[in-house]
Amino acid sequence: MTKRVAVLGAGPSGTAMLRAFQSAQAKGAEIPEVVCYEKQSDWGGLWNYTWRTGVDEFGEPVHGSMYRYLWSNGPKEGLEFADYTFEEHFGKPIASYPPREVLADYIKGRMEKAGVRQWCKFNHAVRWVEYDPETEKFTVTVKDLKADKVFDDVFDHVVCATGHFSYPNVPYFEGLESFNGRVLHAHDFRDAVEFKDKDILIIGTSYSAEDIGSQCWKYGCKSVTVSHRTAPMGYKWPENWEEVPLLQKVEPNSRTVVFKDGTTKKVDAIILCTGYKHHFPFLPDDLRLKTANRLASADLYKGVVWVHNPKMFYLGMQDQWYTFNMFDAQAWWVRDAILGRIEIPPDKAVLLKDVEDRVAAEDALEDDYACIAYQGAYTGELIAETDYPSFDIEGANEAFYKWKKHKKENIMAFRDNGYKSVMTGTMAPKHHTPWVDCLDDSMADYLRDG
Ligand code: FAD
Ligand code: NA7
Repeated sequence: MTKRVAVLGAGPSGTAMLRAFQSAQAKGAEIPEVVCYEKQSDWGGLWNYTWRTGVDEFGEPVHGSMYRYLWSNGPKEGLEFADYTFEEHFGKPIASYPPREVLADYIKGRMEKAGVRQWCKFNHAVRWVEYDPETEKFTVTVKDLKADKVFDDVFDHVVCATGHFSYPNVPYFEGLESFNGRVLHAHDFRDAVEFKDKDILIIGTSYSAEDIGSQCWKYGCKSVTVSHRTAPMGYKWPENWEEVPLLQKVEPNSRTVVFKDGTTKKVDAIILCTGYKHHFPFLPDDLRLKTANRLASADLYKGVVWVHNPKMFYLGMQDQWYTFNMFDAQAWWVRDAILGRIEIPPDKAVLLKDVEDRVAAEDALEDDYACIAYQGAYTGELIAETDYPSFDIEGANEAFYKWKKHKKENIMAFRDNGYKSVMTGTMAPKHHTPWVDCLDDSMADYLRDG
C-alpha cells in the first residue's frame, strides 16, 4: 500500500487514530504510511500538563488548558478504552475519578504498548494544509520547532485531531480594562492556590466554571461568586459561594463589579470560564470546520468526514460527554473508510442529509440525560461498523446518569462515588480520602492502598 495519511495532533483523538491503524496491522492488514505531527514534546494532548501560559518556548500558542489538582470531571467508567482497560494498565482496580496525571499515564500506557512512537513527529507544528484537486493530494506544511525549519510533505488523507478546548472565547465586559485585580480566562488558569483568601468572580456556568470554582474553594479562596448569562448551575453550594446574574460592568479603576440586577460586589479576580472556539489557523476555508460546540457538529458526515472533501477527516470535534472511547469509535471508523472497508457515499447530498438529520435529532433532545444517551448511541453506531471491541453502551450511559445524580446530591462529594466498569465488570473501589480533603493529586498518592 502506498497511501500516506497525516494525523494532526497526538492527543486522545490523534493517538486513537494511531492505535486504530496499528491494531489493523497487528491483525495482518496492510496499512498506509502514517505520520502524526504533534507540536508538543509528547503525546497526551490536554492531559499533558504544562505550567506555561500564552506562548511556549518556541513562540507557539500554548495548547494546554488543564490545571494543577484537576481530577476527572466525569466517571472513568464512561471513557474507558475497550481495548485497554484501567485494570490492565494499573494492575488493579482504581477509583472512579482519577486526577489528571493518572489519566495521562493511562493514555500513554496504551500507546507505549502499541509501539507506534516512531510514527510521531513531536515538536512539529502544522502550519498549513492545502488540497490539490488535480493530484487529489494534500500538501501539509509543518515547522520542525527544534530544528527551526519549515517543510512540506504530501498525503492522500488528512485527519485533523487538534482538539477544540485551547483557543479561549473571551467576551468583553465594560470596565474590564481598568479592573484593579487579575482578569484571566480558564485557559490560563493553572493553580488554585494563587487565589487562597481571595474573593473570586467566575463568569460562565459550565464545566470550567464549576470545576475551577470548586478548586479555588477547596484550596482556600475566601468566596466564589458565579455569574450566569442563561441560568444558574443550581447545585447546593457551600456557604461562601453564590450564584448571581450576568456581570454588567466593572466600576472604573476599582475592584467593584456590577451585575444585571444592580447588585455589586468587591472581588480580587475575574475568571472568564466562557468556553472555547474551534480554531484551526492552519486550514484554508475549503477544509476548515466551522461549528458550534455541540453534539452534532456542522459539516461532518458520521461526525468525522468533512462533507466538502471526504478525503479529510476530523476526530473529537463534538461537545463531549463521551470522550476517549468515542474518539476510538471515530478513529476505527475513519481507519476503515481509509482502508476502503467502509464506503463513504459518493453523493454529497447524502452526506449533507446525514448531518442535517443528526442536527435535527440533537435539537429535539430534552435534557442532559437524553444528550448522554444520544452520544452513547452515536458511539455505538460507529463501533458496530468496525472491529473496535463492542461494549455495553447502556451500562456506560448509566455511569453518567448516576454521576449527574451524585452531583445534584452533593457537588463537593460526587467524586467520592464509584461505578462498575462496563469493560471488566469490576466495581471501582472507594478512594482512600474524600476528594474535598485530598490536596495531593499525584498519581503516587492516588494509587496507594488506603
Ligand atoms: P486535545 O487533547 O486538545 O489534543 C490535541 C492535540 O493536538 C494536542 O496535543 C495539541 O498539542 C495538538 N495540536 C494542536 N494544534 C496543533 C498543530 N497546529 N500542530 C501540531 N499539533 C497540534 N475529558 C474527560 O473525559 N474528562 C475530563 O475530566 C476532562 N476534563 C477536561 C478539562 C479541561 C480543562 C479541558 C479543556 C478538557 C477536558 N476534557 C475532559 C475534554 C478533553 O477535550 C478530552 O479529554 C481530550 O483531551 C480531547 O482529546 P483531543 O485529542 O481531541 O484534543
Ligand atoms: P463550555 O462548556 O462551552 O461552556 C461555556 C460557558 O461560558 C457557558 O456557561 C456559557 O454560558 C458561558 N458563556 C459563553 N459566552 C459567554 C458570554 N459572552 N457571557 C457570559 N457567559 C458566556 O466551556 P467550558 O470551558 O466550561 O467546558 C469546556 C470543556 O472544558 C469541557 O469539555 C470540560 O470537560 C472542560 P451559556 O450557558 O451559553 O449562557
